[in-house]
Formats: sequence, structure tokens, C-alpha cells
Amino acid sequence: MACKAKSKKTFYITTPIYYASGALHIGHCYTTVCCDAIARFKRMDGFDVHYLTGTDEHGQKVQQAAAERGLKPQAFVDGLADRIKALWTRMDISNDGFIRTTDPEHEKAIADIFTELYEKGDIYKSEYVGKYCEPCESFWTESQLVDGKCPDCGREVKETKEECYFFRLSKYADRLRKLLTETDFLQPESRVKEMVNNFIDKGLSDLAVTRTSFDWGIKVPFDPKHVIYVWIDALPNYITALGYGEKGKKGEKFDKYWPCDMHVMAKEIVRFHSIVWPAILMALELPLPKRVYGHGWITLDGDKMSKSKGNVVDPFILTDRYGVDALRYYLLSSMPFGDDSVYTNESLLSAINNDLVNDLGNLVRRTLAMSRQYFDGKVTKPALADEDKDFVAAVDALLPSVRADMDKPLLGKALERIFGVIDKANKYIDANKPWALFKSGETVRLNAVIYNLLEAIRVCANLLLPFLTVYPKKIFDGLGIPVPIGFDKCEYGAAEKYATHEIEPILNRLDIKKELAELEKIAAETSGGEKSEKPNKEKKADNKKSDAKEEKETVQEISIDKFFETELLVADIEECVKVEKSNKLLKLTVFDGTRRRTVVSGIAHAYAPSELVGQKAVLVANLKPAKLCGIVSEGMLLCSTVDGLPRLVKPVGDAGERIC
Ligand code: ME8
Repeated sequence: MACKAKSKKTFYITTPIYYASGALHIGHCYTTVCCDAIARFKRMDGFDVHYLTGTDEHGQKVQQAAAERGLKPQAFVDGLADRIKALWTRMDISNDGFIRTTDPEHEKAIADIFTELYEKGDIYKSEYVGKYCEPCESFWTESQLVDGKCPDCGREVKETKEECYFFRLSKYADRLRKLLTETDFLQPESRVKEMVNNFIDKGLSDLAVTRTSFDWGIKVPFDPKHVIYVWIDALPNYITALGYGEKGKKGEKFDKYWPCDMHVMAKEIVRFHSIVWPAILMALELPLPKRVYGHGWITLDGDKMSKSKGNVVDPFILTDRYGVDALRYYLLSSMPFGDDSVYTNESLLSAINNDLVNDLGNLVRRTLAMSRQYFDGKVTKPALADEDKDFVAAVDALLPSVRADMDKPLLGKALERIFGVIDKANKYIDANKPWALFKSGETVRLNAVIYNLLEAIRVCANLLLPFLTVYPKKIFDGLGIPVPIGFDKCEYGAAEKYATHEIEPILNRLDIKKELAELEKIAAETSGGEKSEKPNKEKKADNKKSDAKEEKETVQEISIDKFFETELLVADIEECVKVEKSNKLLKLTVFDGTRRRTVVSGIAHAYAPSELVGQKAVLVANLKPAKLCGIVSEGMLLCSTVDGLPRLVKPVGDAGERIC
């Protein structure tokens, strides 16, 4: 039960700020959904929660990715930040803050932090000679390399020599060792050994914190040919987002929420969070975060899913097909929080069918149907019978044990407990046979059985609210009671009576074979090629052919007059639906300033229809109408390709304005 003293307690939780260098995948969703479930749980449990996520937008990697697309870095990161925010909206993430490292307040604060550390002698200028891993943006000493390669990603490193500023990390080695070995700061415990053995015991070197080889970043205020390099820019986001700024100016939010209760990230950046970040805070003489939690990786075929390796699973596609709760449930329940786990389409689809459709869906459907059939939905609180005491005890044990799981945090375990009670409730139906009680006219017992089931469903749905954002609300609708905002009624007997409603099934059973085939088809389409049985050699020859064709096409020139024959107009997208029987096509109604037109566009794998309504697009307005899937399309929308996906080119101006 939430009490008054608790409601005053604060809880600050963060995800890493993700690189704005490409579209995010279900690995990023994993961290963000886990933090979301914890944040939602804590809010419901009476805490004043601040949940922060954001984007890491500076650095060489981002500058390069922008250049590859012919974009200025700022325009590139603006587009990606929008897309990342759209993903968190899609995943129902309840973040309270979203920080971008290009936010002017952040940039100013980082410049001040850098100056403060320099003035204190914790940052000094010298020359760097060593190995640099470009994709990881990390410098390594010879002894840290594994087989001569980057210990984080296994790729080649480059010999580098340049003038740069260093952070005096070595100075903090003893304090860091104590922090890691004598407190619960870093979890799970297995990560402590990794950090102490691999880094502290090997001797902490000072950390290179500026670069001169690129300029997309915050300049050192007193030496502007140096750019503050990624970790010193990125890690303090956790305090700049709370308003920590110029020397001595901390701000209300900082005073309220700092120190952070939990920084969550995957294992590859635990080193930065459990060694570099506390050392920066020690140098700034600020309190340290209470806990750093490094979870495992979601892998695909044994390989870490990663943007740079291109082996990613697109959360937009999965949520389009199965809904946000299915993906949230899968991520939260099927991945052991500390260890690595393997993603497969099969495991996702079986979790949906077995747990959500069979166990949860059936329990809700059967119980609500019986309450209506036997009592017209009206069920009252009975006296508790001896034979129900075990069942009721299992329901009552849920809140305290789930609360303990969430504190660890063991999210999968918490869900397992809730689904354990759901399973018990399904068995309780079979054991008590309400249909037989009805037949024999045992109305009092029948009312008690149905009430007990409704109570079990209510408590489970209450506890599922932090994890799933759609189904529990539907269940409360069926139960005929408002969605709770806390856990104060999360115990057996809190509802005096019920008046239940008929609701749609919360989820329909999937045909796994069919879905697997569909997902494979989508993967083939979105990776830009049809699945081909041709041997590799032949495929390579084909590629060469198409390369040659492309080359020819790109050198073909047209006159400016010919170009101006194309009429490009700003258009407003008013409606958008999927074209049935097509995975790629969307049917849009756009207003071109004069009239409404239908446009069929092959962008269904990149956008959910709802994302597009209300957006502006560039319409090629004088194309000959063409029939696609039986629909006449009266124009085309211009797109650029970002990470292999079409993205609408966004114009400025009102519908009907010409683009020239
Ligand atoms: O490292 N499995 O950003 P990033 C599980 N900008 N989690 C995964 C994952 C996977 N396959 N792939 C990504 C950065 N993640 C820096 C962070 S923080 C001050 C700066 C999640 O875009 C996981 O949380 O590479 C991982 O640590 C993070 O995304 C890396 O995101």
C-alpha cells in the first residue's frame, strides 16, 4: 500500500542516450522498455519519478553518417531524434525528460564542466599515442586490446597520435576500486569482477577527452581547435538534463532528483558508467549515483544486434503487426535481465500465443463470459471459504513479491509471478467447474468462485499496468472499474462488487506458421531484395550488372527546363491506411492546396499509417495516374533513404506552395 512518507520519495532512472547515427532496434527498445516498467511501477508505488532518455548526437560517427547521406550533421540528428521520439511514443514510453546533446543548455553546461575540471587540474593537455577504435570511439592501450583488436567490438584499431586533453582518471583508481568492491554500486555482481580485473587491476590510464580530427562536437571553450569527445560530452547528460549548469548553479530538479537511483545500460558501456562517470563526479565533487545496472545483449544468431552490423529487428514492424503490448511483454518476460539472450521470431510468436492469448486472454474471456451468463455481470463479495484460502493467499502474496523483484530489478521474475497466478486462476476454474455449480443451482458458491476469479484478474491486471499499457486497461473496462493509479487496492477483497462488461478479445490467436512466413517476407522486402535461391556467385554477377546500370542512370543528364517540367507541391497528408494484401503499400489522401488526391506509396514498412496523418510531404503533382493494387494513384511522395528505409522529405510551407 502506498503511504504518505513514500509519496515524498524520489526515484531517478535513466537509459543511455542513444547514438543518433541510425534507426534504433529492439535492443534499444529492451533497455528503454525495462526502464519504463520500473519507472511506471515506482510511480504507481508512490514515488516521485523522473525517467530520462535521450540522444547522443555529437562525434565522428554521427558526422560520418550525416556526410554519407549528404546532410549537415544538425539536420541529420534532428531527423533521427524525431524518429527516436516517434519510436518511444509507439512503445508507450513514459519518459519525463528527453535530452539531446545538441540542446544549447547541455552544450553550455559541458563547456563549463570541462573548464571547471581543467581549472581544478583534473583535465590537462598532452599528446596521445595509442590505438583508436573508430566505431566505438574509444582509445585503448596495447594491454587492453584482445588479439590486437578492440576489446568491445573485435574490430581493427588504428594507430593514432595527436595533441589532446586528458582526464586524470588514474587519480581516482583507489576510490573507484572501493566503490566497486565494497558497495552495491555496480550490478549484477558479475560485472564488478569484469571491471576490476580488466580495467582497474591492469592500471587505469588517463582518458583522452578531446579530438582535433573532426569538428562535430562541443568546442573546448579556451582552445577551440579541440572538440570535447564523446564520453565527457555524453555522460554528464544525466545531470545537465536536471538543469546542472554553470559552476555552482545546480537547479531545482538537480537538487530534487540527484543522485540518480539507477542508470541502466548494456554491458559494453558499463566501463564508462561504473569507472569514468563516477570519477568525473568525484572530480566535480558531486554525489555518486546509487546504482549502475549493466544488462546483457539481445543477440541474433549469436551476434550482438547492432546498427553498425546491420543485423537488426525493426520494432515498428513488430508493433504494427502484433501491437505494442506483445513486444513489451516479450522483451520484459523473455530476456534474463543480467545475461544475453537470443531473439527469434518463433519465441516472440509463441510468447504471444502461449502467455497472452492462452493464459491471460482465456482467463479474462472465460471469467467475464461466466459472470455475464450466470449473474448478468453482477457479482458480490462473499465470505471467504476455507477451500479458497490458498488461492487467495497466492493473490495476496503478489504485490510484496513483485515489489521486491522490481527493486532488484528482476522484471522477468515479476512477470513470471503474475502469470503464475493467472495459471492458478485458470486451474481454479477447472477445479471448481462453475458450469456444474450453475447446473446444480449452487448459486452462493458459484458467486464466490466467480468473485474470486474476478479478484485474481483485478489484482493481476493492476500489477501488469507498469509492464503492459493496453491490455490491462481493456481488462479494467471489462471488470467495470476505473483503471487504478496506484497499488492501494492491490489485494484480495478490495472490490465490494462487480458489474462486468462485454469486451473484445484482448488479443487473437496467431497462426504461427503463417506469421513466420510473413515476417520473413517483410525482412526480405525491407532489406531491399527479394529472397533469391540463386547461388552467391550468380547473385554477385547480378549485383555487378545492376551497379553498372545504376552508374549509367546516374550519369544521364537532363536540362534544367526538363527538370522544371516536374511540378512539386507541398501537400498535407489527411488520411492514411494500409493497402490490404500488400506489405509495402499505404493509401494516402493528401490535400495539394486545391483538391484532395489519392496517392499510393510504397512506404508501409517504414511508417505506421497513424504516424503520417497530419504531416507535410512533397508531392510530385503532374505524374500520369497509375494503378497500384487496383487503386489509382494520382501522384508520388518524395522520400530519401535513411538506413535502407524510405523517409518522407519534409517541406516547409502551406499546402499548394510550389517547390522549386
Ligand atoms: O552506447 N541488446 O549508444 P548506443 C541489448 N551513446 N541492449 C542493446 C542492444 C542489444 N543488442 N543494442 C543496443 C551508446 N542496446 C552511447 C551511450 S550514455 C551516456 C552514451 C542498448 O546507441 C543498450 O542499452 O550504441 C546499450 O548499452 C545501448 O543501447 C547502446 O546504445
